[in-house]
Amino acid sequence: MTNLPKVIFVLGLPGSGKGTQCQKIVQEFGCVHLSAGELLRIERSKPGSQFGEMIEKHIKEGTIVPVEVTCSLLEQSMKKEMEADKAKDTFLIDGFPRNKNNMDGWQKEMSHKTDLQFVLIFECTEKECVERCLSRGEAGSGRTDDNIESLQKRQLIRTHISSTEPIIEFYEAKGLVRKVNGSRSPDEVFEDVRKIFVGLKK
Ligand code: UP5
Ligand code: MG
Repeated sequence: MTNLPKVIFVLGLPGSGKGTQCQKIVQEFGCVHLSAGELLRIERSKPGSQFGEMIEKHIKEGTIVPVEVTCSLLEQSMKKEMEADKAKDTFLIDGFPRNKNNMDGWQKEMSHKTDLQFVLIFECTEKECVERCLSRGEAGSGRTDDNIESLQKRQLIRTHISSTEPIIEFYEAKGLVRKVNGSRSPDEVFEDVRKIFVGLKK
């Protein structure tokens, strides 16, 4: 037994449904959803943020923000949530870690302060993911990366696969990876997600 905050990493290609499924998990299981991308977008838009320009450049180019920035945003958010409500001790960390730098930074700074439950991965084809992100842009998401140029950059399956592969291998060796087929309707996907979370101890 440990009193450390519980963490679940939620990974998958852009548009694979991480955010959508996290909302459903929050509704049914009461976890706290922390989207690394969303935290970075908020930090970018803060007046006077020393990281604003750097973050925007990475988001537009589909490259990955250095782990020190992302990790500290995640840690601050976790602290804030737990200070406001001690019962909020299970965090869905959506879209992080995305590369080895992210994972090594987390291992160094956060692994001993948290209790990783498992890594949830949504598997979805590149074609479907691009279509979903473009529709989200057309529907007015306001995201500067919901366009074909950014998508082509951040979507490159080879880049994504090669950068997330070591992460998946690392956690797979620990028996912590849970894969879900994300190429179905949100409710169908959630049926499988639910089965995984039902086993999560309170
Ligand atoms: N949709 C969802 N599920 C569907 C389904 N089953 N069937 C049909 N439609 C479905 O979904 C995308 C769209 O598809 C929505 O319109 C939804 O309604 C529909 P969503 O749930 O938003 O997908 P998600 O996987 O969350 O996609 P997102 O684009 O948010 O993923 P990314 O991983 O690209 O975005 P993120 O915000 O995590 O990161 C953005 C950028 O920030 C990165 O490219 C990077 O530059 C930077 N970043 C870092 O540098 N470090 C980090 O740690 C994190 C981000
Ligand atoms: Mg998202």
